[in-house]
Amino acid sequence: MYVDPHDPKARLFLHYGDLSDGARLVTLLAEIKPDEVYNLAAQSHVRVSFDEPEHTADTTGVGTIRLLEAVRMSGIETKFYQASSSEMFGATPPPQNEDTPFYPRSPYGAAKVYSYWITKNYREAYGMYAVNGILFNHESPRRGETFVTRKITRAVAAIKAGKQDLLYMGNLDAVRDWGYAAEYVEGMWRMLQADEPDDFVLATGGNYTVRDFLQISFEHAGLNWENHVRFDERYLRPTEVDALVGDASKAQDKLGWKASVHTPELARIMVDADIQALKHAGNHWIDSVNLDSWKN
Ligand code: G4F
Repeated sequence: MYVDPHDPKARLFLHYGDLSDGARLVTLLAEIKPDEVYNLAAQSHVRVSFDEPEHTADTTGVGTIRLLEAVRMSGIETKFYQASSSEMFGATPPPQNEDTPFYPRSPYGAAKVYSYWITKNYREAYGMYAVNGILFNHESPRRGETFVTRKITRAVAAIKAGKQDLLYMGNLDAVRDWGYAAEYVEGMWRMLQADEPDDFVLATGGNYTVRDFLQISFEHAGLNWENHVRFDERYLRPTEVDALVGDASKAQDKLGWKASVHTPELARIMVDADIQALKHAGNHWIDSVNLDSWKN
């Protein structure tokens, strides 16, 4: 819960800063002197990265070296976490682990590959405690509304409440390994508590299509997805990542981390949360048909 910074109990302090502004990052780090830095910042929507490739390269790719340089220039002792992504594997077939070759299929995936290697390079070149967490899709009720899981669970809530009838979708055949974000954040923290810096995959190992996620989510609300879902080609990507299914055995062996929430349970958690959220939002709810105009 947010506490006013004047309150002696306040423990969370927010600062302005931007990954496109390297000088500011140096000043901030020198001032805050954090023990741990988690680089979760990016233009993170894969479909949008085809519309804004240069901006994506700047924030998702070059932004990482600005932050790594800021750590180095400010001279602080800190551990560094880089949010690498299963999107780096792209066209390489599953199961994917830390030894799987990268074959990115989007400007986003390519920018993440750059960030992965530059993080590894700073570890080797400067002895920095810098790690890559290669996370497969991780979701929760806080997920952005234009990513596929939340787009579906919001629509289920709106359709159930009679506020919406149709949901327009792209490729239903894509396979993803969707886990629960709260568990993945603990995995990220564990990576920074290890004796040695290393790179780790976090995944559930599950194998579900977008169609499966639709079916589980609609069924949970007592609805038949086929009555409500329509195809719209604008949600297709110029190049698609067909299948991502992770093998997180290294994280289990070395960090004692294992996902316990699998995709079907995750879908039900998210549907329940969106049904509750809609009840609270009432007339302020923006349905997913309106969000559709955002093209993602
Ligand atoms: O939810 P998505 O947009 O996630 P995507 O592309 O897998 O990327 C997410 O996970 C990555 C980790 O692997 C992160 F690095 C990245 O930042 C992001 O968080 O799409 C999932 C799948 C895709 O195959 C997409 O083509 O769903 C398919 N899909 C089908 N219809 C759709 C839609 N995706 C979206 N966003 N909207 C649709 O209407």
